[in-house]
Amino acid sequence: MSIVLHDYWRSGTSYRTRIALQLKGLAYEQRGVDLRAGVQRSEAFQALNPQGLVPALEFDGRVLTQSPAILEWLEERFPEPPLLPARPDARAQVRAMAAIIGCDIHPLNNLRVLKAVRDLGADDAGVNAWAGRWITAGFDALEAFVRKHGGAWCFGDLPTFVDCYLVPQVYSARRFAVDLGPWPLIGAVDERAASHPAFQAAHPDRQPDAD
Ligand SMILES: N[C@@H](CCC(=O)N[C@@H](CS)C(=O)NCC(=O)O)C(=O)O
Repeated sequence: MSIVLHDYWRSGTSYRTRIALQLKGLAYEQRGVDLRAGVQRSEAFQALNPQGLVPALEFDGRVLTQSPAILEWLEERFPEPPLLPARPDARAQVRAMAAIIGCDIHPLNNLRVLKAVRDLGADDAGVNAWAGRWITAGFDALEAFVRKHGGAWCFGDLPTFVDCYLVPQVYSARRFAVDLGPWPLIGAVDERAASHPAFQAAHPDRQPDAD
């Protein structure tokens, strides 16, 4: 099966998808969609994803969109190595931790929403304060869950979906000048990821379309 990932180097949802692909050891072709140039709104890209958002993943003439759905598909189609634990309640816990980022932080801080915040009159400092507010609320809760369930990674001693979501969100927090000091466990996972080959290969700076 050949996989094509339509993504953007600095997009958090693209980054989390790349991490999952890399952790699964899957080869894929990367095709950059320049969000700054508005390519996501082009007819060609909207034929792939009518929502005009990255990532989109193509395989065997099919297209998958929405990074949570793509990660679930990867887990079902390529079960090894697993990115979800075996027990149903543990799987629910991992999905819940990932959803703190996927549902409750990222959607409030994506490009479209930040443009709307600017349209309402916010300057750079105002945008950073807006983004930091939701990152703080989410990371406070996630830190508590990592304290309860974490080991070497956010949940136990192997990377899971939560780590795929977390590392891009930490990258984004740095861009918004958020001080990560209050969340030492999150910081430790991010540090571990920095020396893991799959996370390194997925890093925005390593992508062909990076600045
Ligand atoms: N829930 C979607 C969100 C996708 C999303 O927001 N993608 C952003 C980049 S991180 C995007 O394509 N933004 C383009 C735009 O806002 O025009 C997912 O997880 O895939």
